Amino acid sequence: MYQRVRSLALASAILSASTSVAPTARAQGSYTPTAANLKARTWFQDAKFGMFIHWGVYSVLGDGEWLMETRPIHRTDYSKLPNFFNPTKFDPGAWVALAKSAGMKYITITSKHHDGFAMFESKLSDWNVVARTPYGKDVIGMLAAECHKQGIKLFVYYSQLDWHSTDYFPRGRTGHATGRPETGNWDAYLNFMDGQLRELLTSYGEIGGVWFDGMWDKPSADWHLERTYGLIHQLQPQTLVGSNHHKNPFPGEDFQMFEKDLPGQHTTGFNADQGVSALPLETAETMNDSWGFRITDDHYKSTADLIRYLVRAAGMNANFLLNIGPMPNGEIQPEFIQRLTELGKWTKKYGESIYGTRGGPIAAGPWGVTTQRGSTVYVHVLDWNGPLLGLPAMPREVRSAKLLRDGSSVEFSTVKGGLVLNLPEAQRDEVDRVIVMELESSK
Ligand code: H79
Repeated sequence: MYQRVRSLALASAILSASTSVAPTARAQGSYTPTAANLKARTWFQDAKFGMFIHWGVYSVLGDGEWLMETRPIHRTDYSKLPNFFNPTKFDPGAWVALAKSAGMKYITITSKHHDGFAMFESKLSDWNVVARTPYGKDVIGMLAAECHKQGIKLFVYYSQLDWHSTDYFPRGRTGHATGRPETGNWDAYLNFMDGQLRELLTSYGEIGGVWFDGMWDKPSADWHLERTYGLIHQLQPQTLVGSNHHKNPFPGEDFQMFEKDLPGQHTTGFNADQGVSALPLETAETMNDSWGFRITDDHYKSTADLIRYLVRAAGMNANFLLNIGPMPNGEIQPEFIQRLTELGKWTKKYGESIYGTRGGPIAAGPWGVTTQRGSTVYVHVLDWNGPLLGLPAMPREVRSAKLLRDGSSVEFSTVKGGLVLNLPEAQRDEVDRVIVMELESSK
């Protein structure tokens, strides 16, 4: 049934390729997600762990994905960069297998970053990987084919901000030093963007989601969000729309994301304006300090820190989208591979306390978090030295408590208004002591 809905949607998308999307756009004002979309949201919340990939022609210079702006580099000079993008070692099958072995359930890749360069074959502009690079192959298409083959969902990152397009005008907070004329047609830019999204949603099979970024560049512009989101949902109803605009979600969005912050945290400064909505949540973080490949960045987080981030995100009801920035030759640096492999060992052993769970009944604390599935509550002890851990009361009576790592019983006692656990000692290198509690069933 689900498949049928999807393929019908795809068929109607192809048929209506040249028609207006206005009727759907109007419906978005009071957005009601379809059954297929709601099902996809549940899948997303169960999935918990995804791989973020930042890869583009900027990777060639090994200085992150923002260098067109930060150096700055003129549009004409930046146009030389695709000539050096020839990732002969790009092995999409190996990338997908690596994500799967880490326990990741989806991949979100930059189809177009702020430099406007499409990593897919676009008929709307030759500023794309097939037309401009010696490599000449459709990177998104290759990865999509492998994702479908290996059974993992593909999300596409798409930057609404564009430092290349002359029609991205009037300009916003960034992109003033690219040497573009001080004229441009904003509506033409939006049509171009919708056209590229139509390409992405009609050429590569099922797309799990669209991860927008860059709207913060022109927060008060008319982005025609209803039209764009409506187009996506019309083409593929199950595709989840999310946007990194750092504000509360707008109608038509299906998940809410937080960049470099757990939900509700405000450590970066740019998440100050957003609260935590009832939508599925996702938090994105880098493995070192960079999104795109940066040759001087050796500031890698430890595997233990990454496990803690995954666990804390799950405890706060959010997915963890962990970034890699592959090298220009197509390889993934060994430091990333090592950490992903170690994460895989952990998710294999402890995954039942993460996948398919929701944030638990006890608020997160410095000691750790809880997750839950049905009448099972997982207590994740991340940072606690003593044997006795006092927690607020569970919502229902606790029937049993066992250590996930070996199934041994954990002593506990119910006290007035709370619960005290007698924790077994952590094993060497054990990042998360997980106690599995069975509660009285709610029925
Ligand atoms: O793709 C990665 C980054 O390139 C992109 N998002 C991640 C996933 C990103 N772009 N900007 N940022 C991250 C940081 C945002 C900084 C901001 Fe501002 C602070 C945006 C608005 C306020 C400083 C002032 C930068 C633009 C205006």
